[in-house]
Amino acid sequence: MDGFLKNDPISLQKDILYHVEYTVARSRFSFDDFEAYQALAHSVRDRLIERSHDTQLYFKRKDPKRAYFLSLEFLMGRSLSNSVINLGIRDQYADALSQLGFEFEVLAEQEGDAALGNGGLARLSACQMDSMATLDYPAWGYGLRYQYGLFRQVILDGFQHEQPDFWLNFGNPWETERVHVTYPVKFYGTVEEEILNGQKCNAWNPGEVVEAVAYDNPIPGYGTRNTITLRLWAGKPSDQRDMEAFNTGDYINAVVSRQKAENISSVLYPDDRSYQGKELRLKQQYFFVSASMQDIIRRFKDAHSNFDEFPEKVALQLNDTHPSLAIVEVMRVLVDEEHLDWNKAWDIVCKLFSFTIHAVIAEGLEKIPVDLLGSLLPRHLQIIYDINFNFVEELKKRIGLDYDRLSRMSIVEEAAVKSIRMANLSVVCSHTVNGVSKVHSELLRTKLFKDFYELWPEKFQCKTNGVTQRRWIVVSNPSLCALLSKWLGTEAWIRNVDLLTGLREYAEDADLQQEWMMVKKVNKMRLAEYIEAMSGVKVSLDAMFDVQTKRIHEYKRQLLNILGIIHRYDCIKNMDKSQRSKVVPRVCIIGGKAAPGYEVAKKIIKLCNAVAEKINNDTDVGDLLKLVFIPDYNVSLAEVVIPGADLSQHLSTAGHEASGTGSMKFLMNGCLLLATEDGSTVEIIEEIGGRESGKCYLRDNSLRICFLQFLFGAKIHEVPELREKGPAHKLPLQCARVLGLIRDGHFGFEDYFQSLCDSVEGDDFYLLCSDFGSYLEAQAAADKAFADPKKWTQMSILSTAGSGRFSSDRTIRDYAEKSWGIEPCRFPSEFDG
Ligand code: CR1
Repeated sequence: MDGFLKNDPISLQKDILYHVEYTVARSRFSFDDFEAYQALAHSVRDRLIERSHDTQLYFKRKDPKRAYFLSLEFLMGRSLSNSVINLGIRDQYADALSQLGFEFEVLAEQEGDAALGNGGLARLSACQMDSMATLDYPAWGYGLRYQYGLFRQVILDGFQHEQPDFWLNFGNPWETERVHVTYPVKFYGTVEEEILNGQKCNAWNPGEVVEAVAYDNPIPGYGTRNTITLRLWAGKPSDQRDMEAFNTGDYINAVVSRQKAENISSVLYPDDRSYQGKELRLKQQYFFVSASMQDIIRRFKDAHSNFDEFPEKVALQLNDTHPSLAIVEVMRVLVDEEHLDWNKAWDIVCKLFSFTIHAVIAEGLEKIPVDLLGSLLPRHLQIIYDINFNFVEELKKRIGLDYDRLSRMSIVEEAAVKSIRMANLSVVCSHTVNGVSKVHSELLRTKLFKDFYELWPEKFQCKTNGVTQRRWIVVSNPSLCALLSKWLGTEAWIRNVDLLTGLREYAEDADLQQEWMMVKKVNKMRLAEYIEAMSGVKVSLDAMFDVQTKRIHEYKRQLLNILGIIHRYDCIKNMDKSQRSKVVPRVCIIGGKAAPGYEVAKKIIKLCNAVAEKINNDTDVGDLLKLVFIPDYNVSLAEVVIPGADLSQHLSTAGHEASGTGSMKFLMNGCLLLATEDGSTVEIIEEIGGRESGKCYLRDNSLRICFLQFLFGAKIHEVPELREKGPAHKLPLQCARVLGLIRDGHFGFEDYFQSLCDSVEGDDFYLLCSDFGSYLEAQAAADKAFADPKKWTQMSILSTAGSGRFSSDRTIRDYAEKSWGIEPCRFPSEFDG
């Protein structure tokens, strides 16, 4: 059965005007773009709500096993275009709006980003939600509703400044506050032993209670009526505690304490690597976990009374260690509140959790000081000790008294600051441990969790990341979308992305190539307009648009890119006229945020801006080279940048990027990669062929072409030896010259930049020196290839054609089948014809 709401343009117009008048409370005869956007969003939301009710009722009736995706971060970006496209009513809305005198695209620009996350991990969660909905899986997302999302990056005089992102300022039309879905979350206090029905049990008397209230965000699938829910929790003062304060006459403090409760979910931590030892962060983790578990258990109990069935109905996905207190919380509820015997509860817990880790190095793993945990969550600390005691006893039976290994594997770290190792806890208690690329999964088995792998090899799996083609082609690149559907003769690839391989047979077709180049040009134009509006820099559309956008990190080596650009600039300056005529013009684009406390990363941003200033103002170089730093890179900007890129750079020092998902978005958009063999690029090469800079190899003879990616740099296994050798052996002349230019103040601020140069000439931990020569070769190979537009276009077409494997649809199917044990549950609808 379909819904009440009709989707013809007349009905849509009526709905929009209704919302202008009664929701936005403006006259339907006079409203501006922003008000029109709000009304439009509400009318779309009505349709989403209807579908989400239908979906939930259907799930309730069928009672399938459900998956719960627990993540402290979701980087959703904008919702409008994505929603109407997934609902299949974008064109109807565009018609309706144009009759009202508005343009859909213009209104879509009014929406701000929902930036409740930092980087890769958070955007991956968003892509995976889209796939779960589209593939009809009975799934939920759970997270936190931060009032301040990731900070806004403002560049002043070339330096990064952070400004708060109070994204809820003008309301959020997409969410629904569920005032009746609230749960108390307890903190602090003491644990007393009690006798209940003749049995000893532990009672936790909390010192503080905060109420969690649910905000539901609908996630529509594409080509299905299924619309699932991302439920985000916000803090609210608990009535109970307020009552006590009011009764003691302390009115002012009672009111002030309301504020305190809201603080828990007020701000997202902006560092994507370390949160160690921060009380508020731990509070956020437990707050979100406790509310989610209460909600999940309540839903289970609505239909079941026996907890033996819990693992048959519930799969819990831990997105990194951030939600791993869920393990302890379920144990606590089962033992202390449901009064299950410890062993029985433990059996259940061990069947629930699947754990995915996104870090590569041991230092990136979360640890929580015991003192902190014990004061905030006293009962949880006891439970962790008990879990660890049982685990270590069991381990001794399996491996004997190998104390080194026992102490490495212990959940409790006995160091100067005694801590709980959240990763060890997660590995011990989960039935599956997932890496996010083949290379990363191998690193988990052989390095990070070697001891655990030897104990439980069957737990370890690989779930190579993916991104959603709905957002990264259909929404962000409508011209490419139309072209793909035309040449493939169907839109079915939007749900079944493997169909993109059908393009391979036309890769050499002159007509397709022509159209392909046009599409790229349109997207480059859009990006060029943005660049000019933002920075005043005019860029030539004939230049190669070369992009590196991602969080700024030493290991991601934006510095290598900048050194390469300085080298290019220096070369051009030293060329005569005839040499210059052969230069392939470049527009280098860099964007990304640095964590506010990450000094080196902030210096890299400043260096980029200083170099840009010099190059862009050098009329002698003109269009041959431009460098632009794009401030405040976020999802909606990525939607403009990625389709407009010719080449994209993924330069992580081998062995440091767990996967990388940016590369997949560029690939889908027909962009060639210049990359190290790290994380998922290794699989991209496997899938669509590769090239050692200079020579090309044929992967598929039937294609009669050689497919190129521009690869360079040390391979993972070579890294330790290179580090050992030290920089003295490897400082190439070109690198020395470039560093010299920076040190001599060619770009100003020489004192400030010395330490950056020292890091390269000193221990060169990230191997910029040793990879520099090979980086320049790969760059030269890219220039050469770009000079042949036909061949470049052919490679571009093959990039898109081979990108299907990197769809999050594949990843989510893998999770559903191999980790969660869930099956699609599709609401019968108009889409089923
Ligand atoms: C990793 O650094 C990976 C994403 C998603 C990141 C990146 O290589 O692609 O996770 N980790 O798996 C991260 O964001 C906070 O940690």
